[in-house]
Amino acid sequence: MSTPNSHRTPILVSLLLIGFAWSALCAAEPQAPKPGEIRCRPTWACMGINWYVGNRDDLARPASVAFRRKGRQQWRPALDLWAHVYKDRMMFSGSVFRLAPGTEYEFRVTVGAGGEKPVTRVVSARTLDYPKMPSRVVRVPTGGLAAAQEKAAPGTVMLLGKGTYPAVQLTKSGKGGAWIVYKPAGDGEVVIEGKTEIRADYVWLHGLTLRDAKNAIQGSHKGICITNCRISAHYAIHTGRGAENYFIADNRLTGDAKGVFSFSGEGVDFGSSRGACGHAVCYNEISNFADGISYGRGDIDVYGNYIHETVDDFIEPDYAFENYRIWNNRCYNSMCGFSFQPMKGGPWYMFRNVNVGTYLHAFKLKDITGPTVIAHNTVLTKSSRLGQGADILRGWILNNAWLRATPGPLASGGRFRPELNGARVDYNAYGTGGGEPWSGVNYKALAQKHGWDKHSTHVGYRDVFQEKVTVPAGKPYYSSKLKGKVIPKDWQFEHYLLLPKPGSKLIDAGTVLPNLTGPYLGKAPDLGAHELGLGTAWYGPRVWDDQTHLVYGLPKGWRKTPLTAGAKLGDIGCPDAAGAKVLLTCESPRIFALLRIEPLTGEARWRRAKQIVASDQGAQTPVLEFQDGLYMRLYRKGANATLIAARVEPDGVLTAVVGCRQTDLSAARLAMFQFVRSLVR
Ligand SMILES: [Ca+2]
Ligand SMILES: [Ca+2]
Repeated sequence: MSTPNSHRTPILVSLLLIGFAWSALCAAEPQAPKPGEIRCRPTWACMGINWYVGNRDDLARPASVAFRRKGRQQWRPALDLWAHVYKDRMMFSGSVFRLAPGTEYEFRVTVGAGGEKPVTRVVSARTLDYPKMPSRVVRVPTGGLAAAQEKAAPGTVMLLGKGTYPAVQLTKSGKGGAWIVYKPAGDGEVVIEGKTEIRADYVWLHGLTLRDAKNAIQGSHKGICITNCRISAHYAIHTGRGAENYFIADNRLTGDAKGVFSFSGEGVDFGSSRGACGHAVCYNEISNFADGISYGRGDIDVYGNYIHETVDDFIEPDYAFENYRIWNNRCYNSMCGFSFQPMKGGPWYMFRNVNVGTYLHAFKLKDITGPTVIAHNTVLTKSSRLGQGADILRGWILNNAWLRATPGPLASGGRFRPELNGARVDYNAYGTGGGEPWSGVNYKALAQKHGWDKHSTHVGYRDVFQEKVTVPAGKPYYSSKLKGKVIPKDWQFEHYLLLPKPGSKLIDAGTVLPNLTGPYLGKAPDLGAHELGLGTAWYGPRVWDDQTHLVYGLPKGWRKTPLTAGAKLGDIGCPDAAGAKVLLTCESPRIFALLRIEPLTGEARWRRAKQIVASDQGAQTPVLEFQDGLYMRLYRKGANATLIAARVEPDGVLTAVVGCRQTDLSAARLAMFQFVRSLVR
């Protein structure tokens, strides 16, 4: 660590004011950060990086980030950090995406300088370990959670006998990496009627049915996992201030809105903008609440969720500070989409989401104070009354397919305040009927001045998607008088995937955003949420396979099949299934998926994962990397098509071989890619 040279300006002095200081587990903000300090805040898939500065002038400089797995040579580019100021917090913040869980990374942050030597720091931090169920099991045939808790100890799975049990308070903690898990024994449904209050750390609820009129799960502790549960309530999962590292995955959350417009009732509500965070809300189905997912301080990942028929907002990061990340969600029918009411600093990231059928507006721009990256989203509405529209022009709006089905602007009014970072608006497909996307802000002059939209294009919703889209007949609007009224059915869209149409203006019309865009085919990324030929992400609950402890998506028409059936699938390329973990099959078209684990340790796991997809013989795609440590590639092998994937595990490599007849590939391709993409953690 060098000390500032005397000839340097106060700018660099500010950046280097204190010595190197960093903490990977500082999400709780135990003490106020000092200028010069870099704090990394991990989740399972991302790293939030925050470089605090003491001088506002520092923020005029660009701050770039590169990353690598510890011990590797090659640095990989990530998106730049964003400068932001909120009250007394002045900092560069940003996120690195698509990281492998439980892995040590290095991050090289460089603050550039006009004419001066740039300041570079390298910090290392580890992503969170993916939750793993303990192998120790205790059976509790009667008495439900309350009886199980008495016998529970850290690192134990408590198997609950079937039955309906009353409200319960859980006060016994597990330990980091050694959860107390409550799950059904397998003899029938385990139902909790009443609130489950979690006042302990490292508690894991799995596969339970939880019901309460008000609030099914409440508590603000650390390391709570809620997986594969069915939860119905006014508030399904609610935390107060300071909750840390909640992992909420593969649940079905159902509210009580019954289509009636209101502002109350949430699927997941992180309650407060104060305290810790570092949560993931992934692969859940969330419907019939006012809001799908709400609040939290920051460093929150929301991805792979299927959110629909929410009456107020799909997702509202309201009040959050840095690094709220919303990607790969598919969302349908709500008054509003993604809410800024308010934002406290930023950056927030919203990418590769399908955001369809908001009655009022796809983004709720009530109070924006910082930058947002809105990239690779597919947005479709019948009309749009997005007010304060220019407020969102203070970050990036790139690679989106943003359409309304009736002529008119996407957004109107607002103030253009690019402030610290400038704004970039380009490579978008606008569906406005040919008019300007933003009205009331002299958009044409702004775009000319800032060089925006040089690569953007105008499209119609009938021309760019594979599905034949029927627009609802009703005329959606907002009025406070709607409160308490059922939202008309004829305002609602069907749940279209909105895959891009071959040959349309969406194809190869985008630009690569490092670390964010992900793999693509052809000359360039396509516009919108999906890349033609790579299917879609997996959305909504996956299967937690009790026998193998693997978690995977099960596409429609697929089922788990005994491994012995593999012998009959050799004609479509199924390898010898001996020793494999799981065989999945689909009858029509005929598809198989075979999962296998090779035990390995250390660096050999990464070498092996890459080796599995390395051969280019018969390769139909490049090596596709949707997440670091998860590689896949599509091959043509004789009359068959085979999609091979390999994922680095803590103790080995998971291999997935998925195949069909070459002649069935066009019918099978979407499900095959959705399946392998369900292996993204
Ligand atoms: Ca709301
Ligand atoms: Ca492409």
